[in-house]
Amino acid sequence: MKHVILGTAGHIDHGKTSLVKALTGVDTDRLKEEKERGITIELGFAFLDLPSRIRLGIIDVPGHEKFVKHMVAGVWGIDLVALVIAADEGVMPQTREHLDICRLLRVKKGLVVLTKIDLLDRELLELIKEEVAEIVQDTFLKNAPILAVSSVTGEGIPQLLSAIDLLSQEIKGRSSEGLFRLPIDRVFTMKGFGTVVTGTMISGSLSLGETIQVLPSGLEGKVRNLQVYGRSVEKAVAGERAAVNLQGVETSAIERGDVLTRPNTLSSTQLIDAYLEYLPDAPRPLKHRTKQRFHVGTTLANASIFLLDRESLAPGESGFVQLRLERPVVALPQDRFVIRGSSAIQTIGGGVILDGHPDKHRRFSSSVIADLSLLKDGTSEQALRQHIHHSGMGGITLEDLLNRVEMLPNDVQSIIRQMEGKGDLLFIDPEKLKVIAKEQYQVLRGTALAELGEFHQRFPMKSGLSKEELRTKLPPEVDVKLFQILISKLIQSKEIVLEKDKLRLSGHQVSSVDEKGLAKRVEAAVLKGGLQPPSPKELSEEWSESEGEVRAIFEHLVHEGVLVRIKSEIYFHRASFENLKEQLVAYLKSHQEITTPQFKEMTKASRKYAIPLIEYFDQIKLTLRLGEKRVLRGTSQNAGKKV
Ligand SMILES: Nc1nc2c(ncn2[C@@H]2O[C@H](COP(=O)(O)OP(=O)(O)OP(=O)(O)O)[C@@H](O)[C@H]2O)c(=O)[nH]1
Ligand SMILES: [Mg+2]
Repeated sequence: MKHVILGTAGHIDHGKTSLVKALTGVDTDRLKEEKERGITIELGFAFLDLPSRIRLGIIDVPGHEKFVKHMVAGVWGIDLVALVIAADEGVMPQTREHLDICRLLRVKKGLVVLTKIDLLDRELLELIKEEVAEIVQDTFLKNAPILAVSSVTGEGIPQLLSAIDLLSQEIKGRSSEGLFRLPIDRVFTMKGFGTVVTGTMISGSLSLGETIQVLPSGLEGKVRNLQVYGRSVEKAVAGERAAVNLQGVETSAIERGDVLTRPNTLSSTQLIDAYLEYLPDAPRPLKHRTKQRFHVGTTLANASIFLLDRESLAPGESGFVQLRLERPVVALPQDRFVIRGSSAIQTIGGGVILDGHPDKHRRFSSSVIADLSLLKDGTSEQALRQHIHHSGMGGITLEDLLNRVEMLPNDVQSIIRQMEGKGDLLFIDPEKLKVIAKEQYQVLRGTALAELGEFHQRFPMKSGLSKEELRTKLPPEVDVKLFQILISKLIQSKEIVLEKDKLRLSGHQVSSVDEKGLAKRVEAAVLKGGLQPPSPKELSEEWSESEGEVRAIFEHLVHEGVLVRIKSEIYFHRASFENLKEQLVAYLKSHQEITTPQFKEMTKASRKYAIPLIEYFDQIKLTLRLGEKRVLRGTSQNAGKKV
């Protein structure tokens, strides 16, 4: 059976709830407060089967200006709207605002229902119709049917039903292949069952027993019971209204506006790129960075609006914006949204999400605007390619891509494979379907080769770098799998060589500067110097060797672990250093503390060496300086001691 969802819209008291009752027999105003005040506050739900065997879900919305946020949640994702106007009152402020909202949300089709015609002179009906024609011109309701009814006498209700039936037949059914998403519009506890949430199945399908995830909290639970229009089902699909009984998530942990999804599919966001249409009757130009209310799905968040392509947005203009939200929401490309003012609360604009997981952008950047223009006007395949090309040196997973393009998983996969076939991308992780664009891979390859080259230059006598050392020099987003692919490709292409666990550029030759046996001579000289060793400069002068050459030998010996560099120009032989270290530790164990003069005495060296040495022991966290004294670090007797 095909499912279509119709929402009501219109000014307060114009007869929306009465109309739903006349159509379905259900009074959707169930709250005590609603009964007492005679107005709708929360969303109401009913359904009926149309003559052409289409099941029509109905969402009744409140007309009160204070509850427009509920109205937006109710009509987000509907197929059809019934714009209700009381014939005895005509067009009123929320008639226009609700119409604006439906237009901004791109509700596809609808009709206008003039209610309360039992209260009206028939000649006046023509006047109202003229008024209606005026407000719907230039909107999706331009050629929509206008029906006149009385929910009290029942007049016009059969004609309205046929009109709804006809329109419903024109609505295309939704594919249930996409990622499952259900924006929650009600949460309650049902005795004996526990947590129940309801909402419209925007996309995908959901089956009994499945594990679900609530976003943005990330809580997981199981589908214990599943109902579609009051009947238990095994599976609910896109376009239906579902009530989901959840096991493992408390009612108090969920609120309207949360989204039900499958684990590891969708992710929430606080940064969104969008194209914003600013309504012509907005009260004043929109300035950069103003904070407004942002509605998407059944949720609402405060958003700072960054204008990317202009200084300010005049009423009636449109532009590219980046929204920075105060709380996370689920927003996918091509989702529609509404912006309402934060001080004077009225609908001031809305538009389309272009990217729910963008980087922070610079304003007035022509490349940013070009990219966003493609996301706005290009095909979803072009958008997909753009996201892959911009994925960075870490690559991008199928899951991330599905959050960033409006495409079915299968279509994304087949394009990825096509791109691989053409050599436009590489698979990093076939399991997670993680890919990297060819040009990003080239950047990574260049970075790795440059790092190796730089290493050879610094340590001409070292054979190369270990794999792990090289990896730490690459951006952190490069994962192990990508790194392994990179290394084996570079080895295969003979650009690098792996020899005894070390990687080197294939052109690199271990430097032969040590033909003169300098390393041995340096080591001997430094060892002989004890705790007052010669510097590279001193040795080079004494031996009449080039200073650069001698310094390279020192660095080489540090790398080999033979020498220890305390600070620039002061290198000790490891043996002398370790010896002193042992002496110091023993001294501190028996005396608890040591002063600088005592330490100097221990080293028998001048201040030039003693001071850097004791500071080095502080630096390597062997000792802790407490005023003029040092103690051993980390021993229990010093823990908590005040400086
Ligand atoms: N005579 C007459 N009265 C009607 C008709 N439809 C609704 N009413 C009355 O108008 C009042 C408001 O009707 P509702 O259906 O609650 O209006 P609503 O649009 O749902 O109001 P909100 O949800 O608060 O925006 C009620 O007293 C209804 O009895 C009608 O066709 N004829
Ligand atoms: Mg109502």
